[in-house]
Amino acid sequence: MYPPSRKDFISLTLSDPHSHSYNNGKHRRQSCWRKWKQLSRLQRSLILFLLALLLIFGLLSYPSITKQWGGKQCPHYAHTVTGRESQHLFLLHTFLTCRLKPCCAQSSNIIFCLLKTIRKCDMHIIASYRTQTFKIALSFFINLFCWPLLVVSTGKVDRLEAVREAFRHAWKGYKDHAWGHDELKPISKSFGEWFGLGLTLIDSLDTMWILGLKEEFGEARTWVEKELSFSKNVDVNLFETTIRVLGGLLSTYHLTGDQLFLDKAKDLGSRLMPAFKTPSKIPFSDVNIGKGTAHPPRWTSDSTLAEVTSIQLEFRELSRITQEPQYQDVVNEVMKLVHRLPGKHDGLVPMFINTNSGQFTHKGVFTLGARADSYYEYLLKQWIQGGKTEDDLLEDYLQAVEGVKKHLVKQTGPSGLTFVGELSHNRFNAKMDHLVCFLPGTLALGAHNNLPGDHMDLAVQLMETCHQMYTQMETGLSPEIAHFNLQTSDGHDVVVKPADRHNLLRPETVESLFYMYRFTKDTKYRDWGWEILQNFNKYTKVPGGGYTSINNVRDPVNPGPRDKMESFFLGETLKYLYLLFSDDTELLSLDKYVFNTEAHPLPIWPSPPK
Ligand code: DMJ
Repeated sequence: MYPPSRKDFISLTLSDPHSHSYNNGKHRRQSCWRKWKQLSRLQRSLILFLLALLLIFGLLSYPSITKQWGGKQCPHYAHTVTGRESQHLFLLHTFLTCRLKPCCAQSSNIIFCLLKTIRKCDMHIIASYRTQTFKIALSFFINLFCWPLLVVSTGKVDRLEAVREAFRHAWKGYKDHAWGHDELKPISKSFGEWFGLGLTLIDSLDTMWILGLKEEFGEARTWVEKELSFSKNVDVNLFETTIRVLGGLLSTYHLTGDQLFLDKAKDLGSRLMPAFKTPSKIPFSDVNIGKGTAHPPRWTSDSTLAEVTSIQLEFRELSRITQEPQYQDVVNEVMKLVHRLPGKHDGLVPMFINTNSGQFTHKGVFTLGARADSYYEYLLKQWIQGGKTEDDLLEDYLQAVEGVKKHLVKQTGPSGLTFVGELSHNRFNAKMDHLVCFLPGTLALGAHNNLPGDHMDLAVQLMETCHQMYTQMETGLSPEIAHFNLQTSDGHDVVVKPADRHNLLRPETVESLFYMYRFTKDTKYRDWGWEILQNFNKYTKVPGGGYTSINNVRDPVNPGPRDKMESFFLGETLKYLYLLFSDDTELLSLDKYVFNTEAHPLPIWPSPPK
């Protein structure tokens, strides 16, 4: 809950199994101590003797524990993962040789597995293993006439349910204070309007469907049916409306088969078309969907490169399902123009393109972050969407990855973390936006589709860096922008400037974790995602409903709520977390679906585009 005080991360907590309320440690100690004092000297000696035996037993078992950590799962364990919220009993040996594995092997620090506090001699360990987190209750039953047993019972903490809970909490805030509006302001319990299209509601539709939140989905569907109208005099941003609203409607149509969503998508798609009426065919950034007019931003006739090249998946899909070619024609034209445009640097593109001349502007600055990011993502994803037949897209993507490796990838001095920096007029800037953390996932997706294996190597390294951008912060949440230390001397790898310390609940890291887990099955990626979810809960959850973006990831005492819940927190962040924790790899298989840049899944086409 927000605002919390920072607690050291530990995977192990102890609590009274009969009570859910918090009691301070002093009381716990007194209670145990009193019990201890009531025992006779003989009893105490016996207990100490038995505890010593337990310790020796534990030490003797150590080689077997370590052996099993490197090896297969315990037979007992297989039993526990199948039962939901199950309670099981294990003998001491089972605990020592098997039950510790989940906690210690995954937390990579055995200290986290040691006891934190003791209350009435009952303890809980929160342990994670593969797909699940377990709450393990340890009870000492000391019977002077019998061999002492350590009885271990487990109750599964369901990570999928934790995501559903987070979603419900966010949704409650939205429903109570921002229903039908674009964004929730959870602190002031009000709303913000951007385009007036119920952005959060539409962005969340397919997430609710995937999470199985039928009641919430039903209410939202009714709003779409009864209230959503695109016939309004409002300027919308072509890119944002395409990826969030058009993408959200199309994916919900595919998941549900409900014609309502396709009708709405068609209506919106046709209202966005005036944006493409420019001298160069490079679309304007803004469209008035009521009047049918379009224009660039007030201060320039440029459009942002990522914006004009990251609407293709949605427009192409709209053409395929409506059999109306005009949507794919306009966006394919943009890709063709950019493909043959001079001014690229080994496949890297500048951040702006002029809507009159069709030429790149602000040349010489190259980034994988804001204003260019999803250009690279959509090259690969369009190629996959179209059945891997459109060679220009593949060529541009492969060339761009080579350009990234040649000009933008570097390692930090202290720990050799690999990061993607920026190039500004031939000067390297060791700065990486959190937005760039989409890249490990995209590289992994390419490697999965038979692109060079070293793309996967780079993905693994960048994934580690994005993880470090979280773990090296006091809140365990990443800043918006990180700078990296190139010096060989000691010091921190990640440096954060005061203006860059905010966190907007962005999805890119958990998005990449999802891809990395799907392709490698390495459970560490799930655990990293789980830590992120827990830290969102600690530092951004607002009592009563909603999550808020924060000002300062370095200040766990006062992270500074910004009073805004971005629609992508529900549309992307929570969806990717859910998919990361789900064992069902057929749930939106990456061989059947391609996710748009707002996490809305669209089908990979059964036959190549015409
Ligand atoms: C989202 O709208 C999309 O993921 C976009 O590609 C980048 N910005 C936000 C999330 O950070």
